[in-house]
Amino acid sequence: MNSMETTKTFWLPDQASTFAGRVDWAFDLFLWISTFFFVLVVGLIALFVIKHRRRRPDQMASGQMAHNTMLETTWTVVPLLIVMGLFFIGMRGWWHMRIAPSNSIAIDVVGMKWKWTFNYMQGFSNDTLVVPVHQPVRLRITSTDVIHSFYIPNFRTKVDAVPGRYQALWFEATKTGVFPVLCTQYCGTSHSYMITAVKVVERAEYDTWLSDAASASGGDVAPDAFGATVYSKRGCNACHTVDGSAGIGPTWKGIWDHHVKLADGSTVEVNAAYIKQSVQDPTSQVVEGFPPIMPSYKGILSDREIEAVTAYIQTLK
Ligand code: HEC
Ligand SMILES: [Cu+2]
Repeated sequence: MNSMETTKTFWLPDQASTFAGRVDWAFDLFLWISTFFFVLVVGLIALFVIKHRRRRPDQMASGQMAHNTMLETTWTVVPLLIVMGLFFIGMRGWWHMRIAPSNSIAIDVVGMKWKWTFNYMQGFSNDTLVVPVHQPVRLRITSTDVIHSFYIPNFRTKVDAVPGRYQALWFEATKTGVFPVLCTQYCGTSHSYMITAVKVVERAEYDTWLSDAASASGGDVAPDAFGATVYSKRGCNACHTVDGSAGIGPTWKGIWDHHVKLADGSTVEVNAAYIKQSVQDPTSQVVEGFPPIMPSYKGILSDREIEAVTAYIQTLK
């Protein structure tokens, strides 16, 4: 498949999934039917306004038709048949897009303020979605905080990410390349930065990437280096800086072994236990001067990831 070959339509970007052709076909059909009736109705209104205008001040309405059963039946039944046809096209497309083929590979997606995380079944996570071309992929999508919406314009597919609920979405990419992934549900300050990408690669490249990524997340990286990866890949960087500059949350620079003042007036020492509790139950110990807006990562960050973050924070003197 030639990834340079472009199948961009007037309205939407390059078609890159098996859905794209069908969706664009239905979109064009709806558009042209609507355009046809719009021109017809507006044209007739304009025509009749001119044709039946009152020509003399004393002219009375005469010969007006009060009722015509044949005409009224026609303009009720014909549009009804048309919209029923459109409904069935839409419904068939919806079913097709909601029910993943049984040979799909499964990847979990978590939306949170303000990033997407892709959890692979091989036990690691990534901040971009990497998938093989010509392979059905099923995503199981949820959110940890507010409603987000997962959208891949080139694939013509989208689903809401709802806290406390799993939504399914599948696709089969038809060409290799890097395509944008957006959040289309306004979800707060950095909503417009909640963008990532889906990278579609050949099967062999995918297999290599998968085994490399799985081993890189394993024991062969130093904990503090892995912690730095967690910091960016898990989106801690949306709120925490590591260089002492201001952020939505406290900077991590120089906090290790120091005491922080909490909103309730007490003081705690920043150690491994405190960091773990901050990650799993952030509102239990809120740092003074900051809003209690950090999402809980309980069940999201593994113990190994929390230990890695702890090791990383220790290096930020
Ligand atoms: C949406 C913004 C946001 C994100 C994302 C976020 N945090 Fe926080 N975090 C905060 C805020 C605000 C505070 C201070 C209030 C509090 O203690 O709950 C905080 C406090 C903390 C503290 C205590 C810091 C201190 O100085 O005492 C730790 C540790 C922490 N976060 C770790 C993390 C980790 C690890 C991640 C990523 C896995 C993360 N945070 C992601 C907003 C965020
Ligand atoms: Cu969002």
